[in-house]
Amino acid sequence: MFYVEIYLISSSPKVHFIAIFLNYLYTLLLQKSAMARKAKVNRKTKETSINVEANLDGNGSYKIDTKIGFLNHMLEQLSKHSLIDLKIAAKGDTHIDLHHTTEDTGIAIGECIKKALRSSKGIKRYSHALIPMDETLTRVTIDVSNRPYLIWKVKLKVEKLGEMDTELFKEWFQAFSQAAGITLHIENIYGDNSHHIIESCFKGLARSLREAIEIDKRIKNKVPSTKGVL
Ligand SMILES: [Mn+2]
Repeated sequence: MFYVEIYLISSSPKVHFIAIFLNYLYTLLLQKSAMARKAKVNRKTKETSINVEANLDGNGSYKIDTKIGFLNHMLEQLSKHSLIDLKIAAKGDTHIDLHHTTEDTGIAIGECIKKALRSSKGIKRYSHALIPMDETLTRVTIDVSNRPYLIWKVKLKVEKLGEMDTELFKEWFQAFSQAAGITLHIENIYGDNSHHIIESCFKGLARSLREAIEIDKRIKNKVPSTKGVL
């Protein structure tokens, strides 16, 4: 993939050996950075401007500013529990309502994760999570398959969470699953508190994503599909 030459001017065999070794190290380093599962997406429309950076092999550190408090809180959960490092800066036409910013943030994060996955070689692909939060229990099942599909069986009793209309959450998950190419089934099994219900959906996505995109050492260089491509 890469070839690098470092020249050291000397006729000594020792120096020659050091040069070969340095070339080897530098080439290895370049290859590693080219294979890193990281990506950036800048998405700009007349309605929103969103920058996302993701590192799939991170440790769950984040810097998130969407100008929507509750959405920030949810996206922080996503990063924290998926171990995907996320940097998100979003500005949108929130003077109209929060619809465009919510939806486009889902698209941009989905695109960024898809881009960082590259060929999806070696990933575990399937996973699920059962997330309790006090009285609430939610199940999230995913297939990181390049087959976008959302099943959303979540009913919320209140119309607003923070300044967000609760109907926006389905929009976010729909946008995310479409852009990321992920089959995503979310079902709230039971629960009363709407904050808990939505937060358990984001945590469930995070936990199942964490496992599904993990590299399975036994199939490191193989795409997990009999088609040979995802
Ligand atoms: Mn909370």
